[in-house]
Amino acid sequence: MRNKLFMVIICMILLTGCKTAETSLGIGDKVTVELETFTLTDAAVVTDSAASGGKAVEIMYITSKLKGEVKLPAGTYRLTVYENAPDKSTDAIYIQINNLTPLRMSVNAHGAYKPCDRTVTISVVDEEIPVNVTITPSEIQMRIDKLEFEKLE
Ligand SMILES: [Ca+2]
Repeated sequence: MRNKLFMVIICMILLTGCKTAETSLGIGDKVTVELETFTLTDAAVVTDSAASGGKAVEIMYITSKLKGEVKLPAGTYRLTVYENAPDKSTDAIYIQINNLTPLRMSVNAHGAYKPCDRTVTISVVDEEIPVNVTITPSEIQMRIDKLEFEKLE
């Protein structure tokens, strides 16, 4: 009985070790971060079955802000933001990485969750140093859904 318990503990340690190994990413692998998990100012999480994770962040105020930290294994990533905007006068947002100049982007198709028309290339040197991501609106009335980090190298 004691031996069995000992074996279970050993197996649990081995499984935990495997899990850590699985988190290393290959080229083309994608990491999704749901924006409803970010710290929100003047913005609300809405339930939306069309959104990734069943939720999105609705932007109704020009003072809205979504802020979060993302930890990634070392490498270069292409960051894509997904949003759903009613039309071309309600779709523009700014995304800021760390203290860099915010980049304005929008979507080419409306009425569904779509990737924004511009992406950001991010280099992660140390996986212990989080990437700071801040999203603010340039226009309002869109729902912002998720971030997608695709490993390029
Ligand atoms: Ca989402």
